[in-house]
Amino acid sequence: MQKPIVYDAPRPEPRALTAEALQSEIIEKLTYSVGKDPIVARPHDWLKATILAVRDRVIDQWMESSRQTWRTSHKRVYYLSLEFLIGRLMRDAMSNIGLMEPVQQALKNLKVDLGDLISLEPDAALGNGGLGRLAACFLESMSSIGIPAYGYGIRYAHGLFRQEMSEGWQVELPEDWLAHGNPWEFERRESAYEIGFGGHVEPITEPDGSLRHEWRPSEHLLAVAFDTPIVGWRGARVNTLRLWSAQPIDPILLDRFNSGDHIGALEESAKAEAITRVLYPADSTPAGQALRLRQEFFFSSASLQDIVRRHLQQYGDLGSLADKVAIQLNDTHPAISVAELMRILMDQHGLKWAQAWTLTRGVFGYTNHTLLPEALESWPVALLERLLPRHMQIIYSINAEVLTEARERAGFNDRQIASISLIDEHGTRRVRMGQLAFVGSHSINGVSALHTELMKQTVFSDLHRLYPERINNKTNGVTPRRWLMQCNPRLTKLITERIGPDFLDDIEKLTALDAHADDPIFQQQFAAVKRANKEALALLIKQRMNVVVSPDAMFDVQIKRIHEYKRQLLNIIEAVALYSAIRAHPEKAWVPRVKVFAGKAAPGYWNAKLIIKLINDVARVINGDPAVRGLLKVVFLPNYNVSLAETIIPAADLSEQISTAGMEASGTGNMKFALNGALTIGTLDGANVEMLEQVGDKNMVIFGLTAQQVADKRGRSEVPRSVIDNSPTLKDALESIASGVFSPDDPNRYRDLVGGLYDHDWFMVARDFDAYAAAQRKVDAIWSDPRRWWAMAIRNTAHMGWFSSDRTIRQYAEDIWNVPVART
Ligand code: 26V
Repeated sequence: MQKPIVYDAPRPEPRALTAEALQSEIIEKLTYSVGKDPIVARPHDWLKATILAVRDRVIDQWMESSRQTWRTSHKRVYYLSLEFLIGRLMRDAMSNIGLMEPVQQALKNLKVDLGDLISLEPDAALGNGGLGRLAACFLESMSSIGIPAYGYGIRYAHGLFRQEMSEGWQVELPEDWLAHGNPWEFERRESAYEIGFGGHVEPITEPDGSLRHEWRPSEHLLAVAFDTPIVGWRGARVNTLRLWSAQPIDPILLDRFNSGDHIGALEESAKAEAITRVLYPADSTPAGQALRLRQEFFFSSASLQDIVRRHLQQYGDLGSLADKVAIQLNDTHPAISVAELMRILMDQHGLKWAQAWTLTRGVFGYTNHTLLPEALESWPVALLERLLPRHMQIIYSINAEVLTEARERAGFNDRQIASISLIDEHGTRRVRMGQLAFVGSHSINGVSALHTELMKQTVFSDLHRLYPERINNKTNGVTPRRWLMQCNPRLTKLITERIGPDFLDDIEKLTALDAHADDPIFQQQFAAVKRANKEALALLIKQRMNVVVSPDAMFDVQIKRIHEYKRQLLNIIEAVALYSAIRAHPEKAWVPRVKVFAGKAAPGYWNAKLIIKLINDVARVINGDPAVRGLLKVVFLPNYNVSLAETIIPAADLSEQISTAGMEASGTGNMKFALNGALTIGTLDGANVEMLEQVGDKNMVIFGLTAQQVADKRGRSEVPRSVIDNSPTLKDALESIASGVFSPDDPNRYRDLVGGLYDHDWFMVARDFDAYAAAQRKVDAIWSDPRRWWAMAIRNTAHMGWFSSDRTIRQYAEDIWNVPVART
């Protein structure tokens, strides 16, 4: 039995926020919680003690937030995501709660440097890239604008792999973020749920003659909750990130162990724990990975059981579920939730189909993050039937209902029926998770205006015809706390001095900077901030790569997952062309450039790994060629993660956002760079299109084919060879790469990679090359006119406020979740 909630239960006095209080508490934590005498304490001990002292202040706000939600009966938002790419938490928490200065002072008095401690904290790298980082920005924004929200995901023992370089090749190593423990998390053994797999379904006839189904799984394990507090700006609210960890039901399986089946007992326990052991590296082909499907169901089921339990505890009745609960599905990874909620409502709580289906669609919203056909999830019917027999039945029933509606109400023909069906009948039958998420949700959104339009025209065109009011756009955003205030304190200070502090609470007030963009004094100060950030990056490059780069050169940066559609290849080919030009024309006034790359390739994605090797091969040759006279340097920084991004982005002059048009759903790095005063060279893709609307075409360098032109060219399948023959610059660059100029140890290494450009050029690298090279020369011309450059850079910062994830979250809250938001 649950105890009734006592709203005025006693609680401790909140902790003081002064440096003195913090100083004595850090010592106290070090002694009594870490168990170390300050005279022998090591840096990790100080880090832990400091986090614990900061955490206490966070907890004060956390409890307050939670009490408020219980008291006010506000609707709760649940963000279900298989990825949360949080990065480090300490600086974020301190900064949002206003503790940076007192903690710095307290540690200084203790002869400890705060910066050193910050860089010791491991990144929580529980995500692959944009999708996971977006989830992290959204959590922070939901806390900042006061929405009662929970993030639900998996507590992977190992996050995304660590990337090392071996002779220029990517090598993947296990990542170990929990090695020193995780002082931010609270294990909630009491919040554990049983998760089933396999078995069979038992039809049961009720006394009233109706039929009920009971799933009898053959395998059971436990989902244990680990909670992390997520602090909003100025501590407005503290929400919870609840990550599930898998454990065997009986942790030591004592019976089996005692009966002598030692191996069996250990195997069982290892099998359970395997579910949450590693994060799948996305953008590798999602082959028949049963373990991945297990992960998806495991966290969906645990989250839904938790949500329904909490709802019943507060309201006692499921009829109000859709009024009090909004669940957002971050891509199709949690799409099985649609069937699981139906099962819980019908099989466990006795609701009838019609009511359960109405509640389900009232609760769920689905966000799509990619149109790439190979990235759209589907599972073999046979696998689903074996692992989740009851869910497969429910999926068939949902399908029957939707297809009947399509035929009867909308008069769909066989082709349209096949296109919206939850079952893909081509070859081995598969369940399409996109279709399941779509029909089970009242809202389906894309992540930029262009992407949403393309969604309507391509993957979901027939579902859109059937349910024309469901698809909507929510252009992505990024949290300005982490991506400006914390990562770029110098710029934050400068902006505050110029336009006052109001932008800290309403980031769209950055537009006030526009009026100062042509002021030579402000330009100088802006340039000085950029220069200081570049010096810091140059130092890091020297330390990590032993390459010397000049902060006077233009820092030209492309950092993101390595993928052919993102076209790092286009960038490095252009670098090769520039290298030849510098050698051929030493008399010309070349703009000095440092090309910085970073990013991980999926372990099984050969071409992506080969592109990394090519970048490193090209870097070795160019950086070692005295004829270049330091005018061009190429650097590939290993192990790209959130923390590295926080150092690189404030130091960038030029941001490369050059994906093949129509392929990057949104991009969010593009926003972070521009916010920090970089110019963008980019295609009309994803959110670049809307950035152009905000900053104007005078302040962004756009080139290349449009999404429509790309589609047309692909449709016509014309031969790209003539394109290459007509571009001597491209031809020379490609020939030098293909003939082994950069790979004398293996001259054929890049034959096939370059051959692909002659053969099909699917990603339009050859066809966009000349436009890209011309755009780069335009960038050079702007660089050579510093007044123009800095005016443009300032205007980029000034007009990025709209791309705050606070704006995005407000739109989700108003249009999808129907929850009230505080206005700033
Ligand atoms: C997955 C796969 C799997 C199979 C092979 C190809 C492939 C390519 C990409 C992906 C990732 C899909 C999900 C994703 O991370 N999308 C990203 O979401 C960001 C947040 O909305 C958005 O800014 C990025 O443009 C989008 O790529």
